[in-house]
Amino acid sequence: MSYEDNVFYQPDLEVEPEENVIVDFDVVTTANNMERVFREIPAESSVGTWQRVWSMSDDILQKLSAKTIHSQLITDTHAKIKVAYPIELFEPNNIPQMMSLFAGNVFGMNSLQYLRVNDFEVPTDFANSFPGPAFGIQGIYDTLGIEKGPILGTIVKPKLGAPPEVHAKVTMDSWSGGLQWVKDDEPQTNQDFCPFEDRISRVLEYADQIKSEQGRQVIYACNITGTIETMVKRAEYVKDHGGKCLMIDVVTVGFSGVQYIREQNFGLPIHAHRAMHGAITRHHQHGIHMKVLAKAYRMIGVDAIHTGTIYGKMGYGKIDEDKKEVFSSNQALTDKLGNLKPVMPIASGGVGVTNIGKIIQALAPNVIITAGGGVHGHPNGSQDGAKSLVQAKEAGLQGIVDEEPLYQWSIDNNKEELQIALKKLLNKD
Ligand code: CAP
Ligand code: MG
Repeated sequence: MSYEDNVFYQPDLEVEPEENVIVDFDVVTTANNMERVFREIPAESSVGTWQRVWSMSDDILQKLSAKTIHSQLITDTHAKIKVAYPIELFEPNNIPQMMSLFAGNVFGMNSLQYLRVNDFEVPTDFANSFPGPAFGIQGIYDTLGIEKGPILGTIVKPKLGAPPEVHAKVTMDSWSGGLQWVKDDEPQTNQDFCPFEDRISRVLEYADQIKSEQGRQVIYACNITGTIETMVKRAEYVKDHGGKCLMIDVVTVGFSGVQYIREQNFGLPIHAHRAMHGAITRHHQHGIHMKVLAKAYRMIGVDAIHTGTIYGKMGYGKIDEDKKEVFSSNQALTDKLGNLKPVMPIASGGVGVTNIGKIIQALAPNVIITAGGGVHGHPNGSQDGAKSLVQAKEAGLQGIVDEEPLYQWSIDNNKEELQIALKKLLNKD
C-alpha cells in the first residue's frame, strides 16, 4: 500500500469540529508499520485505496480525505489516534453509512493487528439530522407516570419455556411486590411454548388491574424483536392492547430495523436490549466501545438502553474497568448531542439484594435497574423477591450497601423478605 500522500497524516492539524466527525481509535500493529497505518486508516476509511487512481483529483484529496490529526504512542506497537472526517463524507440521518465509513473496512486491514473505535464526535447539525429519542429520561418519568429513579424492575424468568399464564403470573407478582418495570427476556419473542399475543394480552390485563386497583402505572417492556414487518405488527398489537413500552434487541435487529420502528412513531418508549454487543465491545483493543453503540442508538432514537451494572455478572469482573466502561457509556447517553434527548441507562445482569445498593450509589438517580434471578430466586417466590429488592433499594438509598450491615438492617427494621433473601445468599442458618 503506498500512502505517500502526506495528506492522510497531519499530526496537530487544527480542524473545525462543526465541519468534521472526529473519531478516536486504539491501534495495535507492528512497530515498523505504525506510521503507515496512521495514513492507511484515514485513507481506507475515506477516499483512498492501495494505490493512487487516475480519477482521484487533488481537489477530492484535499477536500474529502480523512486525516490522522493526532497520534500518541502508548508502546511501539500500540497507539491512540484521532482521525478527522470531513462532514461531506457522511449522509445525514444514516447510521449504517456512518458506521460503514469509520467502523467498516478499516477493521479488516492486514497491516493492523487490532483496531478499536473508542468514541466519535459529530457536528451539531449532523446529530440533529437523526430522530433521537421520542421520550428519553424525562419522557419516561412524565409520560409513563412513574416516580423519579432509580426505577426497579425485573426480567421474567425462566429466560424461556414458561407458558403465558406462568409468564403473566411472574409479572403480576413482581408488580405486586413493588417493582415498576418488567421486561421480556431477550430471546423471548413468539415461541410455541409462549405465543406473543397470548403472553402480551395476559400481562397487559394484569397491568390494567394494577392501575385500576392500586392507581399505579406499571411498565411491561414487550419484546417485539423480529423482521421489520413482524416488529411493526407486534408493536401495533402492543399499542392496541394498551401497552406502554416496546423492547427491541437492537444489536441483532440492526440499526435500520430499530430506526424504522422509531420512525413509525408508535408513541411508545423503546427499551433497547443489547444482546450480542459483547462480540463487538468486549475486547479492550479490538472492536467498538459500548459508548459508540450507545451514542449511535441514541441518535437513532431508543429511550433506554442496557449499559452494564459495574457489580453484576456481565462486564470484565474488574470494578475499576467496569466503572470506566459503564460510566463512559452512560456519559454518552446524557452528554450534549445536538438537541437530542438524553437516554435512560439500564443496569441489568446478576443484580440482587447484595449488590443493588452499590449499583444505586454508582448510577442513581436516572437508571432502570432490573433483576431476574435476583427476584425470582427468592425462597418465597417473585412477590417476596420483589419486596426484598425494594427493601434493599431503601437501604441502599440510606448508604447501607455492604452485606453484613444490610443483613443487620433487615433485622433491625423488620424487613422480613430481605432478611430471608440474605439468609439464603449469605448462607446464614
Ligand atoms: C439478566 C438478563 C439480562 C442480561 C443483560 C440475562 O438476568 O436478563 O439480559 O444480564 O446484560 O438474560 O442475563 P439476571 P446487559 O438478572 O437473572 O442476571 O444488561 O449487560 O446487556
Ligand atoms: Mg436477559
